[in-house]
Amino acid sequence: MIHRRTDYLPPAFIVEQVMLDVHVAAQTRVTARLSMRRAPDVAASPGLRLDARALTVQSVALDDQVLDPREWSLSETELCISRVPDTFTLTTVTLLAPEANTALEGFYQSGPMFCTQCEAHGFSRITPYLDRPDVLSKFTVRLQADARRFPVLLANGNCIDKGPLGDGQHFAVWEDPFAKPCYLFAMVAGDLARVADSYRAADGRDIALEFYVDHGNEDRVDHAMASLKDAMRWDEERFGLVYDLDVYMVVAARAFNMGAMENKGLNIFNAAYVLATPETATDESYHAISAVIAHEYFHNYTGNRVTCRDWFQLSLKEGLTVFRDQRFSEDHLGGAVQRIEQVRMLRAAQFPEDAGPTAHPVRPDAYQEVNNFYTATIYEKGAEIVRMLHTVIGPDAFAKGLRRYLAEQDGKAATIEDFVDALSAAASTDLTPFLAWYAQAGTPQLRLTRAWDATTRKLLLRFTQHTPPTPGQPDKQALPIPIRLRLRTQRGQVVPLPPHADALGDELILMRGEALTLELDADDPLLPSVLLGFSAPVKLLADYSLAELQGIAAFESDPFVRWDTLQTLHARAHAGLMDGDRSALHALLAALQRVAAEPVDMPMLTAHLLSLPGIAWLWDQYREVHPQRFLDAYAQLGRAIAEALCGPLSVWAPNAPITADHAGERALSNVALGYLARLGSDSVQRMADERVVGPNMSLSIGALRALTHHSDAAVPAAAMQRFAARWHEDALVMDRWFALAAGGPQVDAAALAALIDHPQFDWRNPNRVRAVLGSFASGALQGFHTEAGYRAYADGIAKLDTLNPQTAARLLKPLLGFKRLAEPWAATQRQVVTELRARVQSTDARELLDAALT
Ligand code: B3K
Ligand code: ZN
Repeated sequence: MIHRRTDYLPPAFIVEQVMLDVHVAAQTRVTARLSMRRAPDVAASPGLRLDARALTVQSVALDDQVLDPREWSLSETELCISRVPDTFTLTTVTLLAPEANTALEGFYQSGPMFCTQCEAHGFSRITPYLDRPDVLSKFTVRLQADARRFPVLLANGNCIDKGPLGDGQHFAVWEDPFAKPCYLFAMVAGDLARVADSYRAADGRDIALEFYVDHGNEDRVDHAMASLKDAMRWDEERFGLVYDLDVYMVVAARAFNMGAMENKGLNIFNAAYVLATPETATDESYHAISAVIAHEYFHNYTGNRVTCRDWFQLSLKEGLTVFRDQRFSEDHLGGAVQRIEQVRMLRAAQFPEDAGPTAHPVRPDAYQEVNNFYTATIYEKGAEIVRMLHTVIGPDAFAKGLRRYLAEQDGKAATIEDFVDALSAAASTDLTPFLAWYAQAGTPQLRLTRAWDATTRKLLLRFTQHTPPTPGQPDKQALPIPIRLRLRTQRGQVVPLPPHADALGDELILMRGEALTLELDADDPLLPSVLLGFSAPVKLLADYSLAELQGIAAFESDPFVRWDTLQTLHARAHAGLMDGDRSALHALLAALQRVAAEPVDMPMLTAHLLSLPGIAWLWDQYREVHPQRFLDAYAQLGRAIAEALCGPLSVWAPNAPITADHAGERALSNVALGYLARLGSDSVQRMADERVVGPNMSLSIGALRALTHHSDAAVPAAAMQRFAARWHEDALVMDRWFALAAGGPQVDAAALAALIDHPQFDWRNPNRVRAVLGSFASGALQGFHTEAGYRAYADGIAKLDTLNPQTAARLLKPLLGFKRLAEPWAATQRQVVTELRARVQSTDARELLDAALT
């Protein structure tokens, strides 16, 4: 069934109050009492239809009168009651089997607990309900369970009663004073350890902060706890937003389909985004934990207090909340490096999506399975749109506008227009032209051409934009594009921009239509640095010569543009290597040598500047990829850089302090080790070998990665064995091991099959499945891009689809890029995908496969 945005109708019923009585056990009984009334002004029909996804409903009562089974009917998706009065109480009794729930939506088992995941439609897998985000209600939940198996009983809000019962049972009653949509409902019953702290809020209240983790992990919560406090403080200081309940709980689950979930007052997290010590988690994990903790906390306002009218508005909460967590990370970890990491991720995940078969607008027009729309487009591109609005109106007007939006919409389900209108009003600027960014899929290409006339001494800069067609959107319109730019003389001196009607600041111009021209007097051709700080999510196509790119990489002070210019040089060098032309490679090496010769003030930045570009981004530079030639050129590029930078790399590689504040040194050491390992020296191998089992996980993972470049495959294999011997009992660390084992350059289909047969592989744990399948498709490209590789991967997806369609659909995407592969890969992959289409059952997988096959 296709859901369309323009079909929106307001709900026909209002739910005043929800009372849930849940007897938790292998067979869980949920009694729901819904106080309902007909919505005014909505065309009335006599009956009531509630969403009920694959439910076993035992009984239905209306105003406490049990209904005859002829008065209601139950399908795989709905509970229909033929006749209801205008105001009534509906009571349903539903039976659940959490241990059999492998989809991890609704109520399911994760290790020593049962927990929920309700966004987007998990609540109607628990009890019949109006499972849509614009139905807000107050919830009271009574949980009862065996006190020994489930000593911890949690739900949203505040605990108002609890105690023992007969027969070894106990109970707890939770009341959430805030009306909420059911996707924010959560409950947890389990045997978990509690780590508690408190936070003094800006209004003087002490908020209890409670983390619930597996027993034995209590010492791994410090970083997440500190991050939570930082996030709470930041939202108070930046936006005046103070936490609104007395307790904030975070539960760490072993089995979780995504990163985390912002349920009101009771976040449920993938344990990978909670648990960390320097011995067990990398610096990247530390950063990801603080970003996800902040993200879910920020949802308490952007998402929970103000939610979405319908799922087409998903980016209203997700794009905005990603932007907020990005700003938080910039403030805590430094804007320069953060911006590079954000753009790196956008280009690796979102740009290819925008250029592929599943391209969709940030506000989609239609979907079959909404879980397929939790994408980089909705999240990361959505955040870029919010960032452009922030850039155009400035931070003060943005803060005012956000507060205005939250005040106007508090307790309501809003639309993207509501948000843009509030910002427009606060800034006294009409931002509605930016709504086109939400409606149009595809990455705009921003072309820059220059003409300098040596006799008239006039320089003409001309920007034009073009967005290539995407599925279902053949014709594109021009979008407003904020362009931050800076002009320099050939010697690096900054020259002011000429006056322009659409200038928004000294270095900022808003491109409003198809083209923008700047004309100025200039004694030399000048060198423009464009998209400072990546001021818009576009692909820049500029007419720079190699020498000019070297010039920008040398002189530009904007770290993003410097890094971006090096990326462009990498791309040109890589393309040259595929054609046997080394001129761009030489320009790149010269630019990198210059970076390497500078004093290292910010090692993390130097590490980024010197890193090889990610494969996903480089791949996306080509209309059609010949995997073998692509990978050969990539390997050549890595070796050439290693040879050219050998001197400084050898200085940095040994510098690997293990204390927390030296993440940058570790990153640089790992980059250096990775390059040097390509040269195959014994001393480097010894250095890496020593780090494989050491006191710091960032260094261990960096060392294992470096060793994969060793010419003798027995060397990395032995290191992996030592690592596994040390960590085999630690699930999160073993996920890293599986990811390395599946994503190494030498891994083929047979090695993938062996990993799936590994005794510690588990189809029911998404982290483990992602570590193996996901890493194979993104890392083991040589092995993936073979017929056997495609087939082994598709077999994995088909199997997963029967257990966990949501995660299967996410992992499916590497198989959908065949239109941009050279032959024979294209035909082979298409054939495998066609066969897979006939095997999968879920709407999730079918929707994506159909998009790729049309
Ligand atoms: N809102 C959740 C994601 C839910 C995904 C459902 N398939 C996490 C987040 O974005 O914060
Ligand atoms: Zn989110």
